[in-house]
Amino acid sequence: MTITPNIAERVGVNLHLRPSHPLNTIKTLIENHFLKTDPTFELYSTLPPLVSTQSCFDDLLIPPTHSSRSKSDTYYYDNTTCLRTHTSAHQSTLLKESGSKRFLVTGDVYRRDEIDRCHYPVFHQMEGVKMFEAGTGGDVIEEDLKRTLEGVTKEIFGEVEMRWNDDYFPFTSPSFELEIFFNGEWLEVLGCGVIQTKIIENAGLKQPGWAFGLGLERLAMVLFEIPDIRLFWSKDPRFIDQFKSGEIIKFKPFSKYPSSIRDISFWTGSQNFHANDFSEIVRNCISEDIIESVELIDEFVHPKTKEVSNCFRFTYRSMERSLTNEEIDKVHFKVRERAVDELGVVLR
Ligand code: FA5
Ligand code: MG
Repeated sequence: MTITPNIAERVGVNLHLRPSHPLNTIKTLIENHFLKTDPTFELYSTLPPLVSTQSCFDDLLIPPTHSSRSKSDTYYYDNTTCLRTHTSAHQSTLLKESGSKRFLVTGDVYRRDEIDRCHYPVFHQMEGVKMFEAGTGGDVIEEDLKRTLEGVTKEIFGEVEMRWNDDYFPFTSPSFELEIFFNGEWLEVLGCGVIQTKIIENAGLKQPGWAFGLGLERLAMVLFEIPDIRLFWSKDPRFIDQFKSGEIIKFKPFSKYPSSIRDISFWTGSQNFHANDFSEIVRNCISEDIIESVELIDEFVHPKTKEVSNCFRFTYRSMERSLTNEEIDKVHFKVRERAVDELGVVLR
């Protein structure tokens, strides 16, 4: 079991189902766009996030050794069950068991990951699948996929610059990612591709199709000008009350509280040290979101002993209130202690 209490309490919150929440607005916008162009798309938004590793990985031809399956990347419930790491976890089951041929699946997904303003261990994805008549050529499917996704992007952002890059997923071939140019930067919004024939055959079907998976927070951050991914989880009325169902309202930042910097340096002590495990310990030391980022600022190998030293810089800041030095020290001390106890690191 690698699911920790602070993760377990996010299960069932379903931000994407709250009517005035930006994630619900963007989800509805995309769903309506699909229904407008093709009313046969079926919508799923309440499939439970606890899934079998079979459907999350094996059905999608993700090999047992793939890094995304490791305990440092995925929240496991037990050996055969985990919190879905992507909405693609429902692709095969829906094709096989529900007979759906065109659908959108929206849900919360979970990944042990780094800590910064665009990454959070829980985020939301929307999966799209469209199957075609048997015998439809790969070129036709690829073309339809790209035009469809360009249509959605235009609907959300208006005329934006976008570009396709080749990508790789074990479950699609060819595979692509779509980036849009926004505020001077290229932003990755989705991955997609033509579904591997083997997956379709395993689901008992004989027709080809495409699939995509997009990140709702990424799109919402751009559309609503929300600068920090933690804000989606805020219970502060100064955040929540700014938004109305179905309306695109630009976020007005409320007063920023001061930040406080603390570093931790240690010898990692073993070959098995994973930065994601360290992040997990950090998350488990806080009962509220008071850490904005944890950044590896220095790493070196001792020339004689070959031991590895890491220095992590912590930026403590709450979105909602000022933090006292005392409470920051308390958390920081706890992180140091737990890193020693649980990861066997040696503080410097
Ligand atoms: C996937 O998750 C694939 N399942 C997508 C897919 C579906 C490909 C169907 C082909 C067919 P990826 O890990 O790149 O791919 O994530 C997809 C999107 O989720 C990204 O483009 C990004 O918008 C969003 N995303 C990924 N990681 C995070 C994160 N930590 N925080 C917020 N958004 C994220
Ligand atoms: Mg990607």
